[in-house]
Amino acid sequence: HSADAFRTDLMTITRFVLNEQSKHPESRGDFSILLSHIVLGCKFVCSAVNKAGLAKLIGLAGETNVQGEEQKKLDVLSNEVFVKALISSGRTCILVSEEDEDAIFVEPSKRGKYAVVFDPLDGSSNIDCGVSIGTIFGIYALKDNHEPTIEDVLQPGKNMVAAGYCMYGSSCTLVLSTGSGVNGFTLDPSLGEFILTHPDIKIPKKGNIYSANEGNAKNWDSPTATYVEKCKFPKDGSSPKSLRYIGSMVADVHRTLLYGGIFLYPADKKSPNGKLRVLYEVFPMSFLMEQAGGQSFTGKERALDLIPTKLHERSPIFLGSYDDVEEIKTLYAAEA
Ligand code: AHM
Ligand code: MG
Repeated sequence: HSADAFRTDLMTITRFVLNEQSKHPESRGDFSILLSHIVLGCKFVCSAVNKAGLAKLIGLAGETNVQGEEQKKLDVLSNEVFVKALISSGRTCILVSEEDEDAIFVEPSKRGKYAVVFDPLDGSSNIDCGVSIGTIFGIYALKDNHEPTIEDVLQPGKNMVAAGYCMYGSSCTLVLSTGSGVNGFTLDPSLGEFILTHPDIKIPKKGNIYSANEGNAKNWDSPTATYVEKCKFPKDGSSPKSLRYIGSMVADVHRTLLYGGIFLYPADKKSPNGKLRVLYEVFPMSFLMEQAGGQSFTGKERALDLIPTKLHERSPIFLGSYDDVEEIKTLYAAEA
């Protein structure tokens, strides 16, 4: 490909997914329609996030405590946009959002076969300082036309048919897997289209970055503590790893996917299940990691094998480069 070819023959996310679908003659295009509604949600949130700083500046002139409220509004706004976009796609039957206590069952006239679990705006504590935040989503497909129930989403992550995230950062990047590899698309703001910029992403087999909130180290269990100690003081003659921690899962996982290394939010004495949510944080990110050639582990098992028992369940998580995750698995196995 010459550079020119890229400029005149744009692989948009819609075209990409339609291409993929054409490999499955039985497909009726439902997935592309669902995805185009997710993409619309991402574009909306991207534009809202980009304006948030400005809105705050204007707000600050008037009121003093606009800050907190403004931030909350962006969370709620993003959730509303995704819920409405997903329902209006006509392709969903159940929605689980981090923002809503209960699952949303789509009314029968607007129902389709997909169940979508999502965190509309993850890392929102980072909004006020302009740090990257993101949307995370996972998609299950109901097998037949049965009346949807909660059980349809309380399924292991390996049953997802697709997963992805959109990062609102220095550029707006959407990373998607439909179960045959991982592809990254960047929003061209002048076109309003996501263009394929990162085809077939593979995570390096081993990395030199670890990513964790070390402020919790006091309460970590011994395999986690041993692992992080080894990152800093390797005994095998290798160089120590670098520490990078943004505190925004999408940004930390995105860097891990592209540069390699490990991201961990382990259990600790205060939070025995860690912090991150199984359905819409742990599962989608684990799905992407495995599809990119990496691994994802809960401290007990392959993350995608976990069977959730409630919607907002949490789990410890270690994900990233194959070899790096292998190392933490070995430490947990020795402990067991
Ligand atoms: P949130 O859903 O309340 O935004 O919390 C999730 C975020 C993740 O993006 C990030 O990985 C993690 O919380 C950071 O937690 P901590 O501040 O404890 O390091
Ligand atoms: Mg979250």
